[in-house]
Amino acid sequence: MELKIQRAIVKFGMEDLYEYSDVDVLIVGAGPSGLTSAKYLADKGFKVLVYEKRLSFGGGIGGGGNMIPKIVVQEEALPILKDFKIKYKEAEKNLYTIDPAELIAKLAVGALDAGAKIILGVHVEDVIVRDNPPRVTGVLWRWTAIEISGLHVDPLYTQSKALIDATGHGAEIVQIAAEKNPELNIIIKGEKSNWSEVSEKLVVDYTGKVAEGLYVTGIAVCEVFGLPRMGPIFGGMLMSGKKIAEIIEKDLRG
Ligand code: 48F
Repeated sequence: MELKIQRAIVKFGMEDLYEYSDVDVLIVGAGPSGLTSAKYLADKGFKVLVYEKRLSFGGGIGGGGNMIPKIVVQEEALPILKDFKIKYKEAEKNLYTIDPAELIAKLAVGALDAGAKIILGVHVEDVIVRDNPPRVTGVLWRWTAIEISGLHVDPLYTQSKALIDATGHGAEIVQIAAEKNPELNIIIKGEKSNWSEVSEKLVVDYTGKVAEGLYVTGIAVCEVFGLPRMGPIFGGMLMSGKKIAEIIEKDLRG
C-alpha cells in the first residue's frame, strides 16, 4: 500500500508541475482579488495557475474586521457574489455583510470549478524578464518550506503570457520586478493611509498593466499607484479581480 501511495503522489504531482510549467495566466496570491481573477480568466478559457505561499486560501479574508468574523461589500459587488453563489445580508443602505469563511471557501471553489489550478505552499521570489522592449515572461519559485528553512536551494521556473501580482499589501512581485529590472520603468508610489470610500473606487480604476506581461490587482494596486488603503471592505478587491481578467482577455486575444 505504501508503495502505491508514494507512486501516486510522485507520478501525478510531478505531472501537474510539468503541465503547469507553462500557462496563459499566472496569478501570485490566493486572496480575494487573486481568486476572483482566477475564476473569470478560467471561465474565458485561459490556462490559469495560482501560486499561494501559505497552505490555505483567502489571504486577508479570514481575519474579518480586526478578528470580528464579518466583512462588508458595497452594492456594485453583488453581481460577483451572485456569480460565486455567496450569501450576503443587508446591513444598511449600500452595505452588505458576508461570512468570511464562506467567502474564502466559495471564491476558491469558484476558481477551481471554472478550471483554474491552485498550488499551495509556493513562494514566488523573482520574475523573468526577456526581449527588447522588455517583457515579464514568468517567475522563479521555491516551496515555502524551503524559504522558511533558510537552506540554499535554487528555485524552479514557470512561464506565463500574463503574470498577475495579487500578493496584497506590499505588492511583492511588482516590487521585485521594479528593483531588479530598471529597464521595466516601474515606479512604486507606496500605499497611503485609510480612506475607504475613495480607495474602493480608485483601486478598481487603477487595476491594470504595470509593464509588458505584468499586471496588478487587489490591495497591491494601492502600493503601486500611491492610493489609500480601505480596511475590511472587500467589494473593491472582488471588482479589481474581475477587471484584471477583462484587461488580460483583451491583451491576450487582441
Ligand atoms: O493579502 P491578500 O488578501 O490580497 P488581496 O487579494 O486582498 C487584500 C485584502 O485581504 C485586505 C484588504 C481589503 O480591503 O486590504 O488586505 O489584495 O492575499 C494575498 C495572498 O498572496 C499571498 C499571501 O499569502 C496571500 O494569501 N502571497 C504574498 N506574497 C506571495 C504570496 C508570494 N511571494 N508568493 C506566493 N504567494
